Amino acid sequence: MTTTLRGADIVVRTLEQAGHTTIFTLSGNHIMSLFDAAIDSKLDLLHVRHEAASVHMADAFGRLTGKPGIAWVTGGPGHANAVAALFTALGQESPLVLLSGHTETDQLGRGGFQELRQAEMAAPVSKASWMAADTATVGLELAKAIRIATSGRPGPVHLSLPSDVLDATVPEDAVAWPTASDFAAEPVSLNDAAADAVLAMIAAAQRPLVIAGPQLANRSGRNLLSRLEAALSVPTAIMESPRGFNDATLGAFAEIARRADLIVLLGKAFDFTLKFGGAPIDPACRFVSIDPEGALVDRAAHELGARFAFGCVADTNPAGEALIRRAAAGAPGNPAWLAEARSLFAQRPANWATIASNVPGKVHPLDVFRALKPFVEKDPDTVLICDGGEFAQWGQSVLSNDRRMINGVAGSIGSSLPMAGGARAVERRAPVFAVMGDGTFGFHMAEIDTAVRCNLPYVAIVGTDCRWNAEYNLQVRDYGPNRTHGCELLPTRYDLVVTALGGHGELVDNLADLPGAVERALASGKPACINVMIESIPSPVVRV
Ligand SMILES: Cc1ncc(C[n+]2csc(CCOP(=O)(O)OP(=O)(O)O)c2C)c(N)n1
Ligand SMILES: [Mg+2]
Repeated sequence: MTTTLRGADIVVRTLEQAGHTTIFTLSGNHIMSLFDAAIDSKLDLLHVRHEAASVHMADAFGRLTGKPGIAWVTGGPGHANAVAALFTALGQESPLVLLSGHTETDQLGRGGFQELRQAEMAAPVSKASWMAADTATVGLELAKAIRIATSGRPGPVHLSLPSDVLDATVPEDAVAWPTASDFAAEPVSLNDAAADAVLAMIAAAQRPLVIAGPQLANRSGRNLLSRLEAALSVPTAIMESPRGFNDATLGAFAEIARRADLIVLLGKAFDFTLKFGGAPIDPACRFVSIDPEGALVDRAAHELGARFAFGCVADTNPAGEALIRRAAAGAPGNPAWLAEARSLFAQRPANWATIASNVPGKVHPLDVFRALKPFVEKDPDTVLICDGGEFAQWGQSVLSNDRRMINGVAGSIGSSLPMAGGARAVERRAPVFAVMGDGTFGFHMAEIDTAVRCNLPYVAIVGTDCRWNAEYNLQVRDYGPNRTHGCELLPTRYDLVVTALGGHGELVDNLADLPGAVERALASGKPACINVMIESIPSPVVRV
């Protein structure tokens, strides 16, 4: 007798075959067959309290492993909730696959249960978005989604799975199973002639600069960039913040950009973060664009006109490797300029040495992160997540870590609690820290419950200044100190919320108590929140 398989069984087996065994999910009518099919499988279902959290967890998984994180949500409202989180993953070039249940195909256009044009809804926030229509080929469609998520510029992909496609059965021998090549992205390399042309332009420049995009903001990407910097003698930077040249991570980056006479964009989109080529960049500075997407090379060429020196399509990692390989005969850069740029990246305001908490019952944000620094730096596998407005920017300027994740170019706050859980699903041993403002903590508070249930311990450091400070500062700047509106928050005991949900919570209102609180939070082995009462201070901008 021929065995028959449901579409749901095919999806589960396909994920097993590709080694995608961690699934971030929230149940619902349209995907119950997937939950049933997963019972006797290798899949581990981590279920969350809001669909956006499943996508943020998959995002963290993708950024840390380079393999797409997988999220399953139900159709209609579940899908709608999940879609918002795709924006962050798209901006951060993070590979993930969102599988959403969907109204039965024979109910389409007839007012089916939770019917929604899901593929259209997810399209602007994903690399590709479509609906599977056939049970026998659903595994192939899934393999294609995984392939697209990791090819070229990585990013999120959405595939809707109608419940009748998942429920229908087909004989096992009629299933079109994907093979390894169906999952595998084919990297586009940089050819030797193009690599040599870029190296020649670097050699002809006085102060060249390589800028990479968020794709390289992971451990292997940072490693590639530091090898590139050494091989070329050219300063390199990753731009992954909407604050652009004001990103506190990069010190006096605006000054480096002002002095540069050639900027090589290595998989970095030419966009608002670069001020579209305007100040602080020198009007005479020329550009090279090496990008996985021809449309982005064309955009840079169009925007820059005569300042555009060279462009070509290549994937970021192989392009970086090609430049290193072709530079083997001799670094084309300028070592004196490299040293100058390095010291500008490392620059921090001189008055920091004298900043100290002096408001009773409140800690200065700088002191919070100076105290946290030894904990973050102790173990090289530590994961650090920075999220929110002003407070986390202080963290970004003080803490350095090659496994750091920020909410990124999308500038969307609120993802850090689910991201910390997703990071813990990958990194089972080393500490996971998430630093965020008090407003930001509220977005996904209920995910503490997920972390407790799924045994995903991490330490959240919340800077409570009782306001949406980033927006408060904009109002003061643009409308005046008497025109602030709608930015006040309460001194809520977020630590007690976490305790109530089964985690570890501590309130800190004195710098001296902070190290002990971090020690206890780490030792608790639970999801923990250290609620630090902070002075409400704008984030630092480093200028020469
Ligand atoms: C999803 C989303 N909503 C709103 C904003 C606008 N926004 C940016 S920072 C910020 C304030 C964050 O407040 P908090 O987390 O308390 O950090 P603080 O600035 O106070 O340190 C807001 C509302 C945003 N960037 N993303
Ligand atoms: Mg705040």
